[in-house]
Amino acid sequence: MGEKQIDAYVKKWLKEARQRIIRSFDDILYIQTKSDKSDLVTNIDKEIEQFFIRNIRTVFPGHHIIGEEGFGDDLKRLDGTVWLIDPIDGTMNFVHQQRNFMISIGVYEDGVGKYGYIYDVIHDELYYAIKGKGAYFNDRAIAKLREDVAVAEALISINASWLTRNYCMDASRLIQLVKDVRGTRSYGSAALEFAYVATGRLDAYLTMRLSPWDFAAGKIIVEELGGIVTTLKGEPLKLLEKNAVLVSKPGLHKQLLTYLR
Ligand code: 2AM
Ligand code: CA
Repeated sequence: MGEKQIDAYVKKWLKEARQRIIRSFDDILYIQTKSDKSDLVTNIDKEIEQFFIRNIRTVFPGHHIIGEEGFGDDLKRLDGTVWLIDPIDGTMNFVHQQRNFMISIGVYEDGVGKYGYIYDVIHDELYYAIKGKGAYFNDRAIAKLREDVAVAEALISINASWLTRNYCMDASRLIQLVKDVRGTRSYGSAALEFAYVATGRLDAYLTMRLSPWDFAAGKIIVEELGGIVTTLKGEPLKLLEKNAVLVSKPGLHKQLLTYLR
């Protein structure tokens, strides 16, 4: 399937999804919790996932789909073309703020990331990359991530909950990092935080537990720009499992790993 074709369809579907979401603000929103009180899903997450899956199955019947809300396929392998879809990344932002939520779509061929799209629905801003063809913010090319950054000058993104006692990480290590950096931020959407590292607005982002659909698009975009995406141990991410994730400018990644190991 031609490169231009996937790209053109995704962009068209994203705009249509935006119209659906904005129209939905006039209707009653049905909110449920999943694994815990912070893990939310709404009828709109489900509707938007189904919207994409319907379209992908019609136009690209041979492709496979992994969707957060479970309307895709139950895949054990990454052979062929696989779409990883998060219809609303940052559902808590969607519910509480009606902004700062993304549609995130990554397309992988035999496990290799080829197309990544992070769409900031309310701001109508699209971050995307096609492997080997550059990364873009709307239609402007994003500059490569080159410069070295010292920890003391770094602005990093981390969710405060990881600084409390948790099962994933010795919080004292993170507290030292938070003391040493210039500043911290938290945006509540992993995809947006990837997009912010891609565009240099953040120097790094780290988090303990992301699912494949949370990082599938962001990984493609950040790596296209020379940024580094690994686990907190510096290993490659596994695309069919949850991962602890470190996203960073290349000149900062090694220094951050020393805090995390
Ligand atoms: P989601 O909104 O699609 O669930 C919140 O800090 C970020 O982490 C969001 O991108 C959120 O994605 C993601 N996330 C992944 N797993 C989560 C979980 N179990 N609970 C809350 N947020 C989670
Ligand atoms: Ca989601």
